[in-house]
Amino acid sequence: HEKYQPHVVEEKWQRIWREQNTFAVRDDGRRPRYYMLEMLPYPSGRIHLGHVRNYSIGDAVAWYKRLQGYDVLHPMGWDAFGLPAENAAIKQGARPDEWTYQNIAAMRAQLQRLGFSYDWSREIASCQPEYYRWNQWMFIQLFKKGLVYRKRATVNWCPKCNTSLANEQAEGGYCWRHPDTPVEQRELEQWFVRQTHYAEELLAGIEGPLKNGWPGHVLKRQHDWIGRSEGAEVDFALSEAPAITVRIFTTRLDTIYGANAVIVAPEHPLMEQLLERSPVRSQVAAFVARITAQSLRERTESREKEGVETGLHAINPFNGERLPVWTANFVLAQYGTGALMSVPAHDERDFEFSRKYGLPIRRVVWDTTPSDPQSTLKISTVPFMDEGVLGSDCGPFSGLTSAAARQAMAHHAETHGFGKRTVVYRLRDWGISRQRAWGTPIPMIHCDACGTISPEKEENLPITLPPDLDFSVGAPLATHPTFTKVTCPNCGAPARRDTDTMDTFVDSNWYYFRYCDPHNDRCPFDREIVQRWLPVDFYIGGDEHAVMHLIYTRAWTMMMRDLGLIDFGEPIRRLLTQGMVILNGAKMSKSRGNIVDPDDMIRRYGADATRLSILFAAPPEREVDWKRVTDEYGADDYPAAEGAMRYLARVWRLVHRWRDRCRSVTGLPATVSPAAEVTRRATHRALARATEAFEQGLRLNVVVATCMELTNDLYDFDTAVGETTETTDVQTMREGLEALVLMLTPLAPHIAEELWQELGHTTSLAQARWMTYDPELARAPQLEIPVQVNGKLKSRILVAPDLSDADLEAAALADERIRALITDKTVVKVIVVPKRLVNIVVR
Ligand code: ANZ
Ligand code: ZN
Ligand code: ZN
Repeated sequence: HEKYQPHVVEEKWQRIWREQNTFAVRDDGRRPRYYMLEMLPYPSGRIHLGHVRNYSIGDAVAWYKRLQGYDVLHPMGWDAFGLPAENAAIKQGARPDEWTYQNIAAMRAQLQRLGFSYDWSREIASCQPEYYRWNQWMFIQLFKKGLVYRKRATVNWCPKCNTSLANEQAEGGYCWRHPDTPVEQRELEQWFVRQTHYAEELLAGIEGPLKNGWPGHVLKRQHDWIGRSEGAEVDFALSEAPAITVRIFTTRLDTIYGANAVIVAPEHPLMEQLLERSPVRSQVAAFVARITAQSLRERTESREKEGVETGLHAINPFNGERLPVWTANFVLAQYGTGALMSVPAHDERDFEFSRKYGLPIRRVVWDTTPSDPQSTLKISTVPFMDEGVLGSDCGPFSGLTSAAARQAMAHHAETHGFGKRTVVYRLRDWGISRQRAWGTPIPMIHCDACGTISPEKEENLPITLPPDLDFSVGAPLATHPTFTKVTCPNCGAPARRDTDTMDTFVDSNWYYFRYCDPHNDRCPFDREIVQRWLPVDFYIGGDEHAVMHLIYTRAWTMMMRDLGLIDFGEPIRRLLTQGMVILNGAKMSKSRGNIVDPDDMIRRYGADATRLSILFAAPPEREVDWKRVTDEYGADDYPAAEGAMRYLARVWRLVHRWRDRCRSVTGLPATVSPAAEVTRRATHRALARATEAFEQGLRLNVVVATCMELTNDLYDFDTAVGETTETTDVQTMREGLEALVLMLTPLAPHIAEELWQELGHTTSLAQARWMTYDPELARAPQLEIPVQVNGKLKSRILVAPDLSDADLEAAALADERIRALITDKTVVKVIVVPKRLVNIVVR
């Protein structure tokens, strides 16, 4: 076994780890705890390079923390509900559960073949009734608390998914699963999670606890997605029917004296009443019909603002002005109150709109610096959007600054009962009903007899999916012969079970809570256990979940706290979003046929080399183009992994050359030769660099590079000392090799375990400790320079390699031995061979 055979080594250690339960947590409180979590995969059937990357990074951290003495919880599971299983059922007549469990088995085998250090006894799959039972239980608790509710609403509908989608899943107007498919709008009765209740707390977390642990770009996206705006609502009464008021939302109440119109969204709830009274009813109705038929995509993308006048008027309650009421495409029904006041002098969209339709433009806010030419200008080409001072036509508020005016005006509106201060959010409640059959059944019962919609009795949970669903029909749950037929828990009459399922993002909200206590059949998880392990110390996954999963799970955690299940609100301390693995500039995908199969790499070069090559390619956050990685190594196939394998074989050979000698010594060398000194410094410098790379920014590519450098340094030493059995030399080599193996552990754990054993250790590296470096030895790299006097070697000095010739000369002259030799002589000349030698000529 002198030759490195990755498969032999890897199989051996995977077996030992399995047999010895090496990665089970102890949870005995004798070590600090660390929860290392990676986003669980969807069981599509095969793992791809993106998974390998994600899990290699996570495994590196898990191993590093183990070496630091932590009790590490490192679990894995399956996000097992969702559309592809159902599509397979429709297309191939497969059963979605069988399809899913087969995929899980295949992918589990792949992950195990990669040797990730998971505690497999905690594995969960979200499609198991033992898991989704608790989705149902929580749904009921949240319903009872008013945090889950039902309403009729316009929702996003993906024609390909054939189901409604949450706003987060239709960002920018496209389906998250079908980036080429614009979503449609439909009116449906749906279940909603009241996540807007937590808007403030979600924002507070972004400014507070998450600030240092989460990537800035994720926090920014969440911040913008939540989109808090402070402003006011004001009622404008219809002059044609004063009992009807249109409530507008504005962030610039200070501009209200400049309003020239009230504009309502085409879908505004008042539209019907407006149409009834409109003198141009058919035109308005036609416009409304045309706009509402557009997809959200067309609506948000159409730069052209369009509107029609309703022929009705609304009274500005501040100055009694009678303003025309319009409806227009750029006013969104779901934002604010669904209506706005148009102030063209101070708002860009209103300006554009008013110019287009010839509405009057009146400036009411003026610049505070009188010398600014803007301050006297009429608004003709651009609106004035800054804050300023109110002009003389603003009644009692004239002369106030914008900020003061907003306060005074809001107070005025509040005391007169026609308005109030409000805060609005872009964040909407989360619609979780899905018209699909491979998901958690919603545990609610609709009863026509007593007119209630009530939760299923808790003792009847889980409501399981029938095994005999017919996927050839459109709605397998609704058409199943028995699934829907239940008795009303309220009145006992025959009633109907809800036939929607929950959005699969419900499953991923709390799976990592369940990992802490995966077999609990009395409650979702034991509170004490979860409190011990959470918040998660480190979470790694894809960027694409920045505003979906990562907002939902934060809000859900806050809800679980409010249900009394836990006592914290933020579930994740530190987050890393790893960069994508692409190929030649394009995303890898089945349809492009450009998938690099990790199995192939593993088969040829082994798991360690596969993992190492991916980690070496770039820092974790950065995108990796596999084509570029390949080209840079100059061969045609998977040269990065091949290079990694050759490197590991090099380490293997060196350890085997020294194995017997290393086993015969212990301890550290006391005094050493210059060559050994250089080697010890290299070892400690490498340890320092690797430690820093782990601790600061997780630069795993730097760790790999550091291992490679140290390997070269140890080979140099090997060349210098040959077959020596000199104790201090062997001690030096042993120290270097042990450091190298420890540094390799998080990156290539199988070979590390094997070599650790070769070096004489009898327990797994999971019991070992990271080597701490000696800061003295690790200090700036040193070159050893011989110093001659009149051509004869008299001393050696250690200097930084980037030292200038002048400094090198000075260092040589300052050396104690040299000083003693030359004090009573005259230095004629100093010859410096850069980085090599100093020769002092004296007389
Ligand atoms: C008058 C005004 C004057 C406005 C001014 C702005 C500047 P943010 O900041 O994004 O929250 N608005 C209100 N409801 C709307 C809706 N349903 N659809 C589209 N636009 C709407 O935007 C708030 C501003 O957007 C509000 O303040 C309103 O225009 C407009 F100099 O009112 B403003
Ligand atoms: Zn879709
Ligand atoms: Zn009933």
